[in-house]
Amino acid sequence: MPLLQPAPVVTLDAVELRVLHLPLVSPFTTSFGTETVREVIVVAAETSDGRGWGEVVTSAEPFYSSEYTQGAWDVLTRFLAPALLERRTLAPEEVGGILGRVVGHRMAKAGLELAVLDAALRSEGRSLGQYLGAATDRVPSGVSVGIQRDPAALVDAVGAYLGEGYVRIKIKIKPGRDIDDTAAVRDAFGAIPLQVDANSAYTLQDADTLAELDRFDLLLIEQPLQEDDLVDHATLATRLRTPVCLDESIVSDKAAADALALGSAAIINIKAGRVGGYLEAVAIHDRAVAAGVPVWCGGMLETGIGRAANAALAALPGFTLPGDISASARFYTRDIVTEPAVIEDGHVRVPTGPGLGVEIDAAALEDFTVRRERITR
Ligand code: OSB
Ligand code: MG
Repeated sequence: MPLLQPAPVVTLDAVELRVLHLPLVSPFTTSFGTETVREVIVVAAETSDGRGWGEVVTSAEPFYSSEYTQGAWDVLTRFLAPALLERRTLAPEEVGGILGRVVGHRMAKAGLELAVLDAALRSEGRSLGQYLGAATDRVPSGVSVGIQRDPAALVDAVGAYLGEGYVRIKIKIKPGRDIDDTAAVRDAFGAIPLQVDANSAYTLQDADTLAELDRFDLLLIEQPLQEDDLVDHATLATRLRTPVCLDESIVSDKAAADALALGSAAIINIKAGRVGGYLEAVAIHDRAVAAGVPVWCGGMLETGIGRAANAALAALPGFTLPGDISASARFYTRDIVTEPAVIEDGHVRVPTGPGLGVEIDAAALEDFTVRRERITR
């Protein structure tokens, strides 16, 4: 793997934080709940060389992860942003170390790190993709489809996404909405690339039900058990033919190492927010490549900021499975960047401009902002 060429040092003058509420085009239902509005924190790092942008991918409620927006806001405003401003002059690669004294809060840290990284890369005119080691200029686009009213409605939803060109379908499942939903999609569309995501809704007691999914030749089953169930996932894996992929459990490179050592995951979903940033995400990618384990890029209903960064990450060579890298329009009618990601021929382009390679739509940013705070030294 090529070593990352370090990004330049920046001088941080202020951190502006905003909570945004973006309406979703349709409700998004998982085993843990339904979202109709995406609540997200946008971070602007104000440096002597200009601004950089980041996104904190927490949800309003701590149902996917222990992190949630108001908690992230508190730790960002009181601890994380002040720690970076205290250092004042820093390289993006130093952000993780500076913030390391704060335990956890990885999504909050990831958003700050991305903002600093974007500012630094913009100042030297290098794209995030180049910096991370992108090997392609476009990435295959998969879509995550929420639980619908019934299997027939799911078939309609999946059919619409296939019509838009998505090359891989992921459906959300939960107890009682697993076998029949999966069967309906398989019956309707044949041998499409298909996978399921349980978001921790099962226990090892459900192994027989989960083994029924084997007959659908799924690419993988994502996170059937709890976040801290590494050993139970390893046990479950011995009872399924469907490969087990971990999402929630992989909170760091160390967790990835443990999961691989234990046989808990045959495939890893990498989300930069969940693991504390894009640099940690690259470390997990490199580890998985060395272990011969496929990875793919997950999503957290990102705005155009995180969507651009995810496309850059997903262009690394170990991302051999299509990610949850969908067009902005899959979630939003109006995004906060001037050129929202689109799907073309089943792919999303990796931005090539400096930093994230996207520009903020100042009017949209303003319109969606419900709370803001500018933190200085
Ligand atoms: O489990 O992958 C998940 C969205 C929010 C929280 C968790 C998950 C998801 C998704 C959507 O599946 C992925 C996307 O952004 O397209
Ligand atoms: Mg998932």
